[in-house]
Amino acid sequence: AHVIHRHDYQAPTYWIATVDLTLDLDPAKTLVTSKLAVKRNANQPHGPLVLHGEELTPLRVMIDGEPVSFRQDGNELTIDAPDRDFELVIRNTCCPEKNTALSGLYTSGGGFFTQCEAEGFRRITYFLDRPDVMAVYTVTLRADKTKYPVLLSNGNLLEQGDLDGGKHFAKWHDPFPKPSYLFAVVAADLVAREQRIRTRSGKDHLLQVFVRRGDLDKTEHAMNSLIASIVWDEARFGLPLDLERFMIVGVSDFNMGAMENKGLNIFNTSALLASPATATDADFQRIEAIVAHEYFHNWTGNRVTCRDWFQLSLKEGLTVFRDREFSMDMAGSPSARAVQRIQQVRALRAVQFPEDAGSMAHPVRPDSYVEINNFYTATVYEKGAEVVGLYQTLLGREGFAKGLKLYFERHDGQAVTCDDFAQAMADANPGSQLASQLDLFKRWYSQPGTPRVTARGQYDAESHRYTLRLSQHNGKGELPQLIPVRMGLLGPEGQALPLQWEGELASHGSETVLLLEQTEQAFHFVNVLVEPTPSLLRGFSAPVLLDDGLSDAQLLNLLQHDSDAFNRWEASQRLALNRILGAVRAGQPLVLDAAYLDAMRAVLRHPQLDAAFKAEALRLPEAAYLAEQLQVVDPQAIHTAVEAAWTQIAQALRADWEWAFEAHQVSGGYRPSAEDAGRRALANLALSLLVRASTLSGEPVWPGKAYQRVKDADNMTERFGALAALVSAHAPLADAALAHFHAQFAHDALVIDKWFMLQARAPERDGKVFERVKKLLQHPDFTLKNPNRARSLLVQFCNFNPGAFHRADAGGYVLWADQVAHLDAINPQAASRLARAMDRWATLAEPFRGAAKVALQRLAERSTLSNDVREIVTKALE
Ligand code: BAL
Ligand code: ZN
Repeated sequence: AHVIHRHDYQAPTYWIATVDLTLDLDPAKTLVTSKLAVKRNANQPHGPLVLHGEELTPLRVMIDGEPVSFRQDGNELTIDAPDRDFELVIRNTCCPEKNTALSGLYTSGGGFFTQCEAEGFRRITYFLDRPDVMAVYTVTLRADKTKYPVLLSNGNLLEQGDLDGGKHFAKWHDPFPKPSYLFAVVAADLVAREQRIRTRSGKDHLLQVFVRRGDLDKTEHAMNSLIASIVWDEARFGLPLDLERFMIVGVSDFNMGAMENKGLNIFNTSALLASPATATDADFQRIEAIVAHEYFHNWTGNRVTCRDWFQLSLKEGLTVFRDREFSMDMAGSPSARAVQRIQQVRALRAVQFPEDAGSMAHPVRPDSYVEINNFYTATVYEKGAEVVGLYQTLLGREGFAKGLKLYFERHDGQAVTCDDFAQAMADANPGSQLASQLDLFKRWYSQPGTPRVTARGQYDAESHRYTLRLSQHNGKGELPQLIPVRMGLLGPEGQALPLQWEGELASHGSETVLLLEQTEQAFHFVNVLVEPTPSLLRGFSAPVLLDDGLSDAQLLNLLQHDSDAFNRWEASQRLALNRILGAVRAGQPLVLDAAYLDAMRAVLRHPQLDAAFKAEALRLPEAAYLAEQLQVVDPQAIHTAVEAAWTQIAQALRADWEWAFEAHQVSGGYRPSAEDAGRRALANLALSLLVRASTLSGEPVWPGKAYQRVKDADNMTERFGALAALVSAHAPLADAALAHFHAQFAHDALVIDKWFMLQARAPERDGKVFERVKKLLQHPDFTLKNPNRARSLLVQFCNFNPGAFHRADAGGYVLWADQVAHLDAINPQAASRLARAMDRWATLAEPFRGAAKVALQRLAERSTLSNDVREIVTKALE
């Protein structure tokens, strides 16, 4: 396979200033005419013009009006171009209806849609399909008027009208130079929710959300989220909407969540459509975050883009950071902000930490790739966002905002690198730690792996000195990184202790940020009158694995008293994690002790804590995060211990769960507010544990209540929570509830996705979940052609249900290998996500490890694998 290296970057021999594109849209054969103003790049030696093109048929190539010859070799078209500027006209065809890979121009639900990031534009026409080639686009679309009444592209509508033969046309112009990956076209039978707004700067804008007929009632939340995003970006960072018209379009067949095409965002319907009857609180929140994310890309990604794809985190890490800040500001209260942070960290630990320790480990800015689509990863996105967060921790909010301002002053309209971003942050903050240690800081971009930080405190009661020793261990051959550790000290009654450095006369409040920059450092505090409990890494101030060696008593102190809500939650997780891992390591059944159960009861009954926080604190750590703590992983041992923990928490706190369920009912109409969502989350957790305990003891009341709720609930959060309670408890009523739910929502694909997902994610019991998944593969509603559907069954099962997937008989692995191969023939990007289920096979205990290797080898032996899947499988076997 051809490996592409970051250090090989070279500017192109030619630039493209303008693109004048005409598409005669036809599902079987779309005719593309592309007129390009090509400019010689005088900084590079003269050579042929080599254009990218995939799955295209070339018809004609002309330079300055004269036909010229060309050579097609694989996915490249070579033209012997002159050593000057010229006009290039290319005519070619492509076949949208055969494009099941959903990259480039394809059909879905009878309409045309595009996805060009990262390298889809070359599947529409021959081009210099690389992000540093930025051009101004004018696009004319021609299509049947009845079938495709709506014709959209980026920018502003210049003209539209009727043509002969029942056709019509629309001509669009985008004044902003952009890379080809931000190009988009939609031609379909759609309707729009519209809203006109006037922004702070006094400009008027038209906002539109286009969806299929019948879905308009599910677009209000997305529109509100868009308006909130526009207001927020202007208020927080001074970044206004720069377009007269901003469009969002929903499509059911889509590989990603959504795509930030300039002025024409295209969304997976799963990331766009929401109504209380069909979407859960989590869906509402995810939609708000994704609408914001794509909108924020308009500056961080579109106005300033990436020089090459190794810089992907330049726009993705930064934009995830921005959407997280937005979500936290929208959540409101400090507690709701903390819950947001908790959910981010839970996801980071469950997905990014394993990625960073597995076969696909790579730095935030990778050094090489075979297939760029494989690098839209949790590391580039989520760890990238953590790294951007480190700038804000080091510089403060104001310093960060100054850095961002300088970044736009320097680079607006350019395609740049992560180094350019770091330099702007440092230059805007001279005298900062960042500016003086920029090279050290930038190791966050170049080194893979999760740093392991060890902390040990030593208290001297006589001298009232407290010494905290921090050390960091990174991967083999990796250097120390700059790790900000936000911290405080608590007294034995939980009081916050003043922090005074050795050699200083007074304390500096009760919280500080320690900068760990060497392999080992000691920090000395004086005037510490009582033995302290350290509260370290508050707010998860850096993406590291922390071993602080705290005792149960210290964790309980933090759980009850820490002023940092994140670390209160972290203490709850550590108490659970220590117990589960203790049982797994000892090979003993898990027995939860009274101290732990009493602490959980105290959290549940706490008079001041918010319901959303309680739901997070009472939830057990994810199996994937538990596995990361072990050298050798037996997924069945983890599964057994986690299931035992849930059952004991359900049984021992039964009366408390009954109270919690009744006390957290939400009255009045459905609102997706953080407060109401928190109450529903806790009530759903309570119901799930009540159904679990009742099912084990054969009591019918709570399963009956849950079944009734599946039938009667007036919103999807409660309905789905009740269904999940029955399914995950393997309650006798689960099948009837699933059938009822399916019948009720048979017409709604996004809800049926949830129905598949729930069954794929159910905790395994005696192989029943595996058997069910095999049966669901044959279900008439199942198809590999729709990425959402394939994901909701296969990725949920293989990648996110380790207790069911890893079987001593290797059945899960056989299913995985077969389905990866089937899916790969249809949609390589989707297949390669599924292929990642085996990233961590090498740490598995036997017999899982051997069986996993056999499955990987069998898949690797296939001659027809895509580049996408081949790269994943090859790296797994390296
Ligand atoms: N740029 C791909 C989709 C997203 O990250 O917004
Ligand atoms: Zn993005």
